[in-house]
Order: sequence, then structure tokens, then C-alpha cells
Amino acid sequence: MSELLIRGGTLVTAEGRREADVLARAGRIAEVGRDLRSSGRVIDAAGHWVMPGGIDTHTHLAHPIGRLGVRTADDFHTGTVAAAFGGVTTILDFALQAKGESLAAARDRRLEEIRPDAVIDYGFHVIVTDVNGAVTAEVGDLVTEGFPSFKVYMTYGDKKIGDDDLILLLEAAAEHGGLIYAHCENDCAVTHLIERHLSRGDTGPAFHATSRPPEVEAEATNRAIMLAELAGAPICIAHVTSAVAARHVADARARGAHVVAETCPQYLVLDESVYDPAAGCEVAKFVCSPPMRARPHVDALWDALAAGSIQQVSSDHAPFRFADQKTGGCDDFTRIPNGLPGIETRLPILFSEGVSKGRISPSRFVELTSTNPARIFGLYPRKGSLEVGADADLVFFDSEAEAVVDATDLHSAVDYNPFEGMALKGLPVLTVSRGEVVARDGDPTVVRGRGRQAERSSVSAATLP
Ligand code: DUC
Ligand code: ZN
Ligand code: ZN
Repeated sequence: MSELLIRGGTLVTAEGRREADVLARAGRIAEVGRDLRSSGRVIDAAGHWVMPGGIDTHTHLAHPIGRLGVRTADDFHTGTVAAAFGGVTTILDFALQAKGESLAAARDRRLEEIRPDAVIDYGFHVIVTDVNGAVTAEVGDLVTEGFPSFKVYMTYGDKKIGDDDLILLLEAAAEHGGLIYAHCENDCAVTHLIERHLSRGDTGPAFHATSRPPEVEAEATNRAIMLAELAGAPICIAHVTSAVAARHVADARARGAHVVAETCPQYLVLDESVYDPAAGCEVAKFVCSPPMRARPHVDALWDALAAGSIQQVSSDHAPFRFADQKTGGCDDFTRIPNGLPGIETRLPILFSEGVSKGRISPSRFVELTSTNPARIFGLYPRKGSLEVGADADLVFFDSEAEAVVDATDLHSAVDYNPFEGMALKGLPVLTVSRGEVVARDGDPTVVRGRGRQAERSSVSAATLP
């Protein structure tokens, strides 16, 4: 059986830090301790922090997005290679249910697309766009078959579902151990504000942000939480960006509701200044929903991470090329495909801005990027931990290494990066997936299609952080 011995590193987990070796055998962690021996491959990890591999539960690879259905620029090969170089060993992407389609058919279609290409392990949330009795009756089977999470859009054209359907879905999830993962923006308000901007001739990219202000997000976040409480269902709020939405999550948790939430690096390091109209169409590079916010919101998100009221940081990687995809909306912001690349920069940015700047501890970093995502989405303890029996998914961090973000160094199939020029301190330098090195020193060494579907269990209040 193949072995890999990782010797002399400092292990960092959600629980703490210690000096220890890790022996991987047949893809799983077989031993953790001092002075381990192996006849197989040995990697010297001295001077490095060895952590559970990153888990990114919010990626959109080869995914049509928005009114115009523009497909994201990364497929499951380029996207998962980029993820591996960013220290990520598992992604959870999305499978979009077409109108009239069963959830099982949407799942099977997506599996066919992923299997030949992925280089790390994967799963997905089925995006439910068409709720009816037959669909809610499928929820239990999907959970049992390892697909326990369901994405809903409270806005976004024909992808959105209404409150009536959300209640039905929450009830089905509550009954069967599923988790609803909600994109929260008030659809009526967004539609109204977009129309108002367009009718005034406010059509440039910078107006994207003012068509989706914080109130739009906060209202829908509170509504989703309240409906989940009504249905007795746990809920995960996607990409929290604003102080009031974060407060709704914190208040709900304080009263005992089973609510968890994520934010993303872009909302922690960028702010509304990226939407300066003077920048013209360059602004399109930063068009995502929800948009970046004013500084007090950014500060509130860091406070929420420190306080524990936001439990995970995902990328919402939705990459579009600037040259021929984003620029389609230079004169009409509603034609700009929404989303940013971020799968490869998530860990280095959170490490640099969080750990290196003293805002969060190394263990909290692991919790936010690996252990909590695993707990929330039914992957734990096989993923997100360094316990014996877990998959040997690890990332080595050099906490002193420095770099500057440069899109040309990255592996995503896009022509820009929203964090271009940002100074980083603390970098992932080697990534191991099930005992195999999948990224090191800029050199892709992996076999296309080696990724496997990650096993997932059902979700309950007890499993949520
Ligand atoms: N928001 C984005 O900006 N892109 C992908 C989907 C989403 O919710
Ligand atoms: Zn979203
Ligand atoms: Zn998204």
C-alpha cells in the first residue's frame, strides 16, 4: 500500500498546534505522532505549518450564471488545478436544476461533467429552481445518497424561488437531514432598483452596486432565517457582506436558531471604492452579487469572524474573463456576468489579512476554511481534520513567505484578478490530496480526473458549528 510520511512539521488544526509527523497510507491518515517511520516517500515539512486541506464549499465551475446564462470561464480541470495551488483539497460546487427536471437528473448530469476533469475531491449542492411535490419528495433520497445540501436563490431571474416554495423546501430539509444554503437578496427591491437606474440612464458598471444596497440583503437574510425557524430547519446563509445581515445571523444564533453563515475574502478586503465611476468599464471586474460594501461593513464582518457568528469563509469563485465576458456590459450593468475569481487566493488572502495581521489565530483560520465547512456540509471528520482515519488531505503553509497577487501566476482561466497587486504574507506551498502531492512549486503534477466524489452525511443541528 502506498505511503507518504510528512516529517517535522507543525500541525495546526481547529483544536490547536503541535509538533508531529503524519503518516498517510492508502490515502488516509494512518498515524500521527513523533518520529514516525516509513519505507515510502518522505517529505520534510520542517519550518512549515501542516493543516487540513482547504475546503471551498462555494464554487461555480463551468456554470451558466445570470439572466444571459454566461458560463464561468473555469471548467472542472482548470478550476480544480487552481484550487489545488491555492491549498484546497475539496470543493463543493453546484448542480442547476432545469425547470421541469428532477433533482436526481440534475445531479446525474453534473456528475458526468465533473468526473473526467476534477483533480481534487468534489461534491455539490443542487440548486433548486422548480419546487413541486415530486421535487420535495426527492429530498430524502438525495440526502441519503450523499447530497445533503440544496442551494436556493431568493433573487436571480428564473433561478429564484418564492417564499412559498422556500417554506416547502425548508420543511423537506428539516424532515430528512438536509441543509438549505440561501443566496439572500430581496428580489422585488433588486428588480425595482435596477429599473429605476436604467430609466434614469444610470447604466454604467458602477451602478450595479447601488442597485443592490445592504438593505436588500439584510431583509432577505432575516426572512430566510425566520422561515427556517418556522420550519424547524437549519439554514446556511451564503456570502454575508453587510453589518445588518451579520447582526441578523448573530441574533438568530443567540436565540438558539440553527443558523450558520459564510463570508468571502472579497468582502473582507475590498470595499465599495472598487465601484468608482471614474474607472469606467474596469469596474466590471468587481461586479458580483451581493456587491462590496462601505468600510464599516467590512469591519463588522471581521468582528463577526472573531466573535464566531460567521463560521466559514468560502470563495464564491465565479470567474469571467474581462476581455470578452465582463466587457459585454460596459454600457449596461445588467449584462455583466456577476462573479469574481477567488478559488486560488482564498487561503493566502485570509491567512495574510487574518493570521499575519493578528486578527484571527492559526486555529481559527483552519476552522473557517476547512473544519467548519466540513462540519456544516456533512464532510466531517473524513475531511477537515487530521485525525487517524481522515483522508490525507493537507496543505503546507510557509507563514513567512511573501508574494504579490499577479493574475499571470495563477491557474484560473481568466485574464485578471480582483486582488491584483495585493501583498501577501503566508502562502500555501504544497498540497496533498488523499496522500498524493497535487500542487507544489508552480508545477502541476496531477492526473486529470483523479478527484473523487467526497462522501457526505446528513446535516442536523448537532453537526453545525
Ligand atoms: N453571485 C455572484 O456574483 N456570482 C455567482 C452567483 C452569485 O450569487
Ligand atoms: Zn450567491
Ligand atoms: Zn455563488
